[in-house]
Amino acid sequence: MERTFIMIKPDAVQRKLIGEIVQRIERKGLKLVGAKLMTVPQSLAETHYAEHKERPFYNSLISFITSAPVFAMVVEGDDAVNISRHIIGATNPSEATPGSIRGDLGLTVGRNVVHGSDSVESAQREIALWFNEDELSTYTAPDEVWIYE
Ligand code: IDP
Ligand code: MG
Repeated sequence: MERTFIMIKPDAVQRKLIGEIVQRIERKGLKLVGAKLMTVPQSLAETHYAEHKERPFYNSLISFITSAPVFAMVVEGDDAVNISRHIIGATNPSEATPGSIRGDLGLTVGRNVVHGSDSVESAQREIALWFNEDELSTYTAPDEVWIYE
């Protein structure tokens, strides 16, 4: 079973969208195996977004992500990385499909509501970065027999 890292960004936490976003993830059939509300330390933000260090938006991205709490999650399910990216939608909400989280809830790329790992390798790196092993729960939910054949 695949796991991915999803983070509800400070804009969406302040806009009281945690419940709406978690509901969309759960209703898709994905399962939460870890979750926490936290203020992101500068060092964690920099490591998480290290691939963007040379980009013009890097400094504003780091100051945004550390500016107020985020809701960090580990989500599990068949093809979880790919499916999560689809339900999150394109990076720029102006291009994100209606029905996606960014397509429905966001307006601008600098306040695009949510982060999701872009590959299985990124997911493994990000989960290890954001969560200790003892913060993750392995369990079987009763509806899984109706989600998987
Ligand atoms: P992703 O979040 O869809 O994976 P990335 O290209 O990895 O998109 O960019 C990381 C984050 O950096 C985006 O989610 C967005 O918050 C921010 N970002 C990306 N491109 C821009 C931009 O052109 N202007 C401002 N912020 C940007
Ligand atoms: Mg990315």
